Amino acid sequence: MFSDEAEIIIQSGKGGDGCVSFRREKYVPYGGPDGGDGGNGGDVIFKVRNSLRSLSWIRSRHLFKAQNGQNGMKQRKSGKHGEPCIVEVPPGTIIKNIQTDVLLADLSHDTDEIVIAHGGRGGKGNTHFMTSTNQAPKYAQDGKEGIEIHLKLEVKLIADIGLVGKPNAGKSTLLSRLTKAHPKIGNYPFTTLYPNLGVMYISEFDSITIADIPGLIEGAHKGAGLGIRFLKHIERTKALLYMIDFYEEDPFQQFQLLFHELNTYHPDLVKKPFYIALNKIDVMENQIHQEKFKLLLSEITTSPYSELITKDNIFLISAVTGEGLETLKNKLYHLVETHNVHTTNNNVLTNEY
Ligand SMILES: Nc1nc2c(ncn2[C@@H]2O[C@H](COP(=O)(O)OP(=O)(O)OP(=O)(O)O)[C@@H](O)[C@H]2O)c(=O)[nH]1
Ligand SMILES: [Mg+2]
Repeated sequence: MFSDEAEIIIQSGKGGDGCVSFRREKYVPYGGPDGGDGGNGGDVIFKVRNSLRSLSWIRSRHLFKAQNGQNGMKQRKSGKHGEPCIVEVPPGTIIKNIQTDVLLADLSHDTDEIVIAHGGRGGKGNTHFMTSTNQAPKYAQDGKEGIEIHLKLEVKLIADIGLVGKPNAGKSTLLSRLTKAHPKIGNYPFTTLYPNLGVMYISEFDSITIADIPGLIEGAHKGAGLGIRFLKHIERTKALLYMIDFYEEDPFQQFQLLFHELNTYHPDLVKKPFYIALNKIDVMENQIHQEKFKLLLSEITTSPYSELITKDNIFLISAVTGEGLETLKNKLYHLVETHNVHTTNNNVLTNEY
């Protein structure tokens, strides 16, 4: 399962204690009770924030605690309610009680908000306990304790970018450079047998997810190789990155093959916004890869793809040395952001094949 997990402790606020107090006024010798009520403790509320993609900010903080209610005061003044603690999570977050393994919430929509731990109620002040036989109650209620729950949060990750390329093009290497994922990398075709997913961070809060799928070969749409089994996941990504081994003979032909396989599998795949990464430039002389690049551009210009591809959509990179990756990273992020249509939980990548 591609998921991001975090274990946290939440504590709702304790209710404030009710107050025991009596009116003390200059000319009122036997003033009645005037102790105010305690304020309620704050709730712990989970709220979906659509722009969040992972639980990373939550993992860096272990305890989430709402404020206690204030105690009641004399002159019937109630204590203030405690401020809630709001925990923002990405859409699709599942919240479980670790101790009981009970599912507490499944937050799939961006408007979802749920109180997971209610704050303790504030205690009543002594004004509530006056009876005909007890005109001066010296008793007030204590505020109720808040609750503490150990939670496990899990979010199924949605891939924003799908990496498509022939076997050995360097997709897994790129994923390992842009994210913290550790996919298997090997100098042979079909190193990747199952999709890998990684989260690429631009800042603490801004990230996109990238899926690396097994390499595609000719006839993939008819089931050749492995990649076809995983194209259904690519179908739901927002954008694609075509990975081309630029050291290989015919980069344009590699691109055409990939495009053709995707198009034959499902025409919607090739309608997605995409970039092309020309990888492995570290093993080529500067002049050679520049010439090869020019040739590729001229081939594109005179092809039916000329409408779809401009020079600005192509990036020369080395996934091994890191050359060109900073630019590519920013471009990929903005590509996703500008096509940030709301994705549903159907877009979840799972390992259930
Ligand atoms: N010189 C050089 N080698 C690279 C570069 N990127 C990847 N490689 C090498 O190319 C080989 C294949 O890399 P992978 O990342 O496993 O390729 P892949 O596209 O994931 O391959 P499959 O999983 O088989 O589809 C490995 O030996 C990598 O070290 C690069 O930028 N420069
Ligand atoms: Mg791979």
